[in-house]
Amino acid sequence: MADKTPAGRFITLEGGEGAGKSTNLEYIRTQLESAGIPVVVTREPGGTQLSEQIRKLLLDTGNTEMSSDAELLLMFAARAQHLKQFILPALQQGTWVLCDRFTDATYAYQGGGRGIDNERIAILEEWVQQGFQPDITILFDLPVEVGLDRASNRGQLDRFEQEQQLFFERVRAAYLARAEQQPQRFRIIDADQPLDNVQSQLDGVMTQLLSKTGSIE
Ligand code: T5A
Repeated sequence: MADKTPAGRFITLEGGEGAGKSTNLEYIRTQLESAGIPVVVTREPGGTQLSEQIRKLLLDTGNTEMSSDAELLLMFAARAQHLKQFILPALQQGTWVLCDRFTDATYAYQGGGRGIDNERIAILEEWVQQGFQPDITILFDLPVEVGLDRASNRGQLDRFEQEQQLFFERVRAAYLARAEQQPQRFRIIDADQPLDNVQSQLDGVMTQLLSKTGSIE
């Protein structure tokens, strides 16, 4: 894995369904651009032409027979391509990368949700990322039923969104466990709040991040 320093910062947004990641990705992008920081936004699974094709396979409700292992391997196949073709080159040029989901989603969904051992996920993580990790991960946390309700208002549900509430409770618990294990990387946002309130929590996180990187005094 190529060295990403000195370079941009890699910021990931995580959370359950309908937590508000996509909505707030744009808000964070605007904040960074206002601070004069070059930034690109992307998502997982996806972010490159090949990875977006893999995304289609993963979200297709017709793929009812997909095994948990196939799902896990497809997530990392999409990620390997995304890292090599998009994320690392951008960071090496000094551009910040804002990514809607990354490997914490794999621990939450394939680990917590599907029940795959974390040790097996960690093997693939090391293979694909070779130690590379986000600089900061913003976890949008909210009760499962609130997120599902928000997501369902958007229309047709994808293959993951068709899972039952208990699946998403395990996803939420896995995210919170990871945040507890890695407090230096995670920032938890209470996403069960009006958007204004969510964004003022984000302002706090961004101010801290920008002052740490010397982008504001
Ligand atoms: N996946 C992904 C894995 O299983 N393993 C992996 O390794 C990875 C990377 C696709 C799926 O892939 C799975 C997880 C996912 O199921 P995705 O496209 O990111 O990932 O899918 P979703 O989580 O389904 O994305 P959503 O769009 O549902 O969630 P967001 O982005 O968190 O929510 P957002 O911003 O679209 O908001 C949802 C709705 O709520 C409103 C918005 O306007 C919108 O209508 N909203 C609010 N309403 C009230 N108050 C607020 N504070 C609100 N914030 C947003």
